[in-house]
Amino acid sequence: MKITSADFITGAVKPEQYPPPEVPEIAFAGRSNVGKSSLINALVNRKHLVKTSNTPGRTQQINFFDINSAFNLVDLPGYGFAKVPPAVKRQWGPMVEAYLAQRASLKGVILILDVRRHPGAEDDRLVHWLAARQIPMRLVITKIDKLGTNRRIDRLAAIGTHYASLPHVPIPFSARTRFGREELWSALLDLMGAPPP
Ligand SMILES: Nc1nc2c(ncn2[C@@H]2O[C@H](COP(=O)(O)OP(=O)(O)OP(=O)(O)O)[C@@H](O)[C@H]2O)c(=O)[nH]1
Ligand SMILES: [Mg+2]
Repeated sequence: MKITSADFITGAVKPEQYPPPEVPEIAFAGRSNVGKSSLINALVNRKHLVKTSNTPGRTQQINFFDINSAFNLVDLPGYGFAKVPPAVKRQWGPMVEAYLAQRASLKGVILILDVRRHPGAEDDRLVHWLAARQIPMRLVITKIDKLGTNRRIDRLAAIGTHYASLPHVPIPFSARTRFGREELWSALLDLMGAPPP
């Protein structure tokens, strides 16, 4: 995928603040610190388009990015981090659900998992929530560079088995080595209904 432009549009906590739903949109969800923001940067070949952090829970609003003036990528705040202040936590569910349930231009959700962790209750809940609303979803298993070959194969198989009932096999990915980037782009284009480049 050739990226000609990648720009931050706006950050929003409520629907009135979203940009107009004029282009197809793909949202990225997952636990805090799983690597959502790093994955978006790797996808669009920009080191610092999206702020990343060693501190979990850093992304606390819905951030919209314009890619090639053709579609938007949306970085959602992560769930499941204990140290986020309770007020912020209470806001997370309604804020993200309002976006996912109502966004007319949303074409699909990329749900990101860490290869080293078994999927948690919150991951499963989001998978089921999206399925119930017929929002298309793909799973990505990131940080695969953190494990050696054998362990990586075991973990990918275990997570794949956990989600064996889903129509698509999870895509292995690394923001560090950029492994999986082309496969993920194919999935994004498929979700957006665009022909492969
Ligand atoms: N080795 C390795 N580290 C990664 C990878 N992806 C992310 N990281 C690291 O994981 C940490 C969290 O990454 P972020 O991209 O900020 O995670 P996030 O999911 O956006 O986090 P929140 O916004 O807090 O929910 C950072 O220290 C990243 O450098 C990867 O594929 N490989
Ligand atoms: Mg982030």
